[in-house]
Amino acid sequence: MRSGADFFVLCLSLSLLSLIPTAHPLGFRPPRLGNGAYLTREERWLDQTLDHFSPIDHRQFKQRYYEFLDYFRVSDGPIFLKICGESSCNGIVNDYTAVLAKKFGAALVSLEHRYYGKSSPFKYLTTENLRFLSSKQALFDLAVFRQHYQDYFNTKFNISSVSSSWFVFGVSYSGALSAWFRLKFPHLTCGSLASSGVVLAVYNFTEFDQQIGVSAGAECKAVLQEITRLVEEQLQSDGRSVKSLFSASMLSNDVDFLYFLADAAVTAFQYGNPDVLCSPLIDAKKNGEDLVEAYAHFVKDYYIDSFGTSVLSYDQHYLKNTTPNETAARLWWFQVCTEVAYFQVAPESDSIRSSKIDIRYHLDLCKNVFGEGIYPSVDMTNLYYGGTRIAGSKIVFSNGSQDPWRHASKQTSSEDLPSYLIKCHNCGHGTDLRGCPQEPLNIEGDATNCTSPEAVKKVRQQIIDHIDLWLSQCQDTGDDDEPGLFLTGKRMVSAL
Ligand SMILES: *[C@@H]1O[C@H](CO)[C@@H](O)[C@H](O)[C@H]1NC(C)=O
Ligand SMILES: *[C@@H]1O[C@H](CO)[C@@H](O)[C@H](O)[C@H]1NC(C)=O
Ligand SMILES: *[C@@H]1O[C@H](CO)[C@@H](O)[C@H](O)[C@H]1NC(C)=O
Ligand SMILES: *[C@@H]1O[C@H](CO)[C@@H](O)[C@H](O)[C@H]1NC(C)=O
Ligand SMILES: CC(=O)N[C@H]1CO[C@H](CO)[C@@H](O)[C@@H]1O
Repeated sequence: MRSGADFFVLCLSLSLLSLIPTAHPLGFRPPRLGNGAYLTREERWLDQTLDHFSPIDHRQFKQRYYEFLDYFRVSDGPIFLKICGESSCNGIVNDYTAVLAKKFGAALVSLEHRYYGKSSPFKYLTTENLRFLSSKQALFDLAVFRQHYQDYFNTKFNISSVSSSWFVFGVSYSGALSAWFRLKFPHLTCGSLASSGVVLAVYNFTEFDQQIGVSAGAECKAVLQEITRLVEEQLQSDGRSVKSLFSASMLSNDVDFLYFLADAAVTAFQYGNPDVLCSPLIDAKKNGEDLVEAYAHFVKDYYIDSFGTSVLSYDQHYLKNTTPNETAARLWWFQVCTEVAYFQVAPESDSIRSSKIDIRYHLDLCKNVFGEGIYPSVDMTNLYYGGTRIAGSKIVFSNGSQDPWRHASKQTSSEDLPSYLIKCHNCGHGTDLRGCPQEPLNIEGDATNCTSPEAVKKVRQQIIDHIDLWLSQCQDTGDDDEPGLFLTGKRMVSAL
């Protein structure tokens, strides 16, 4: 049922835009397109409830999803749900989950996150219209999808009243959703992998910049700090020139510009390319070259051209646009400004980023972009999910040693909530599923180019063991007396 004049389904108008790479603060960016990047890009659609928490509003919108059945073992295969996060979900990415699906004979399905990509309920992304954008609504979407797909699946394979064994996967924000889905809907999945899952909402996230310092090492860190100081001076004397040197003349707000520069360095560590950043900077320092120019070289070549960042997405004027040509940055900032914060504030001493990137900057941005009264309810979010004290079970957490986001993930381990750290020089965000570097995409998450492929392999084997064990323990909780057709109690994987 549809009603409301402002209510549109964006199917056609966005189809070209979904190919444009996204850049935003947390970002699982869609991988750069290449042969074999996706297992499938064939779109399927689900009628989804707009507001899962209203007893009177029954409006629906079209939500996009994908399925890939080539590896599925019809007799007893599980269903792996790869959760898409804060960007357009253009298909099922061919990362390490493809290897896992092959091993377990699993069907792979993926649901686009509401509002992102083609799954937006509204044409105009006004603050008012964004009120149904939250992790809580998104989890309910996943639950509804889980039921819908099981029904469709049973019809397709001509079986009845059987629930397959499900397992959920996600990286980064979708890693947090993966953990939270198992927490809130334990009857709908046998377990969860939360790869670099940021389950802790953080208001004053100073550890983020500190981790960049640790990941960079003393020498590179010192050069990065010097660059920040030099750029701050040049902004005072001739802001126009320094912004133009970085192809960022459109950023009229100086702190938007400084934030953009900080994010460029972050990305190198987060996505496993530390040497692309640090080697030339250390050389420039040794040779007495202009450090700001050397950094501009990195930002333009790597962050803008190769990584595909839109500089405009750092511009608060652009973020205010309610019909942007690329929606992810505005949408993610809304989630940041209402639910999870992760404000990447400069630590009080020894920071790499400019000290102008403080809490005030973030709060002003939220207010400027979304209006008075917008404020992240970090305490409520952590009250609702438990933060790092999440009281779920059968969730694997994994973190990359160089990834600044790991300080918002669960880093302590217990039997039911194991946590693993993958330690190597270029192990960043989602290394277990993506290999090294984490961008551009490695087909099937190839880890050959991680500085320690063994470290990745070891954690992957632990993940496989957990999936295997938890699938084997999974019981059909349906009311019918029929024993679950797929659920034989035996381990799903024989020869690993
Ligand atoms: C589905 O199963 C029923 C009962 O086992 C059978 O009669 C029917 O022919 C099957 N249909 C298909 C499409 O396989
Ligand atoms: C933010 O955290 C840092 C380091 O933990 C602390 O020194 C600072 O006082 C905090 N700022 C606010 C406003 O809470
Ligand atoms: C988006 O639109 C702006 C103007 O609003 C334009 O400058 C920019 O190049 C466009 N970006 C893309 C990726 O199309
Ligand atoms: C590993 O790095 C080498 C050298 O840069 C490159 O040629 C090769 O394609 C990379 N392998 C993978 C699997 O990415
Ligand atoms: C499970 C695990 O290895 N946790 C480690 C994650 O990283 C922190 C350091 O930030 C270690 O203290 C934990 O032991």
